[in-house]
Amino acid sequence: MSEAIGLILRIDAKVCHVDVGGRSLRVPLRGRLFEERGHARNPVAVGDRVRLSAAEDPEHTAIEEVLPRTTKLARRAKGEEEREQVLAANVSLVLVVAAVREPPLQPVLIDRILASCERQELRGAVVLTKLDRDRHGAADEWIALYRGLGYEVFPTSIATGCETAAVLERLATELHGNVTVLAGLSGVGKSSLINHLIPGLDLRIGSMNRIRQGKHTTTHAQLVPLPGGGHVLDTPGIRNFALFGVDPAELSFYFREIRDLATGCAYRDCAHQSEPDCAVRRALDEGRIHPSRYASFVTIHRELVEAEQ
Ligand SMILES: Nc1nc2c(ncn2[C@@H]2O[C@H](COP(=O)(O)OP(=O)(O)OP(=O)(O)O)[C@@H](O)[C@H]2O)c(=O)[nH]1
Ligand SMILES: [Mg+2]
Ligand SMILES: [Zn+2]
Repeated sequence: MSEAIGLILRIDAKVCHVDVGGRSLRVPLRGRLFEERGHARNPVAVGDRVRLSAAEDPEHTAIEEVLPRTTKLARRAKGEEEREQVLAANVSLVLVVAAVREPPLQPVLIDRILASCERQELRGAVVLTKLDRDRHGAADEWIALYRGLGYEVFPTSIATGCETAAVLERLATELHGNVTVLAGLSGVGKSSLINHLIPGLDLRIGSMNRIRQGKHTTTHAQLVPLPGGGHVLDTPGIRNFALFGVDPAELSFYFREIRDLATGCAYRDCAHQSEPDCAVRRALDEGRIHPSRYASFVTIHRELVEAEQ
């Protein structure tokens, strides 16, 4: 029986799609790996490299081992407080995708994913979509905020006649040089953007009417090997992204501006909320911290304290 190393492209209810040297195999989710459930909700994730037994025989092939991950994008599993759900393994770039309008931009979701990237030492960047729908310069404020924090921001539109050609070209170059995961609310245009950047891919695109009814278009995370290099992982829309396994006291470190200011607080364990002589609160009052970032920090902090109890 021959062994082989494969790359997990997609996981369905009972089978995994695994790339083995350019061939796509369907491997059942069974065996030892799926009996021992540790703190992970699912033992394999899209992007994992796995050791397969009997790779030449589709009837008997099985995942024997998940090779160590270099990186992971993970959140707390929904409804299972003590478990982690890995959304993507071994990625080198996380694109946090948000639309300027429709669906309304949710800064806290952006901040949750960016904080998670900081924690994993993963490169996170922001893609702002639907620039053609921008009103009253709202996009400029978000662009300035995240660039000010040192994040790369890619402001895009793929609407005919309004394409942001230079930015789209830069994004295409990034996709070919990385294993990239796109994450964000349903309807922000993740699949549309990938289709635009990679001609011939033809991922399914949703109508805004369906999206308003809460229907996701992309239903499975899918890793796509790109002709010309790189892999891209399109994901279903996410509404919630709770940090997993983070101590509330750690959170300051994952907000770049708060990390830098926190050394000036009177108390070492300052939570930057009601403590006296807090450098972070002072910066907020003086307009040196954006109110939406502070609001995100407080929301996530509260959630982590609750999770601890
Ligand atoms: N005006 C405008 N509409 C866009 C743009 N990009 C995408 N859309 C529209 O946004 C809608 C949703 O696009 P999708 O690509 O399906 O969104 P998604 O993020 O993949 O959604 P899920 O798969 O449900 O997570 C579609 O109707 C697109 O035509 C853009 O740059 N401008
Ligand atoms: Mg999609
Ligand atoms: Zn403080």
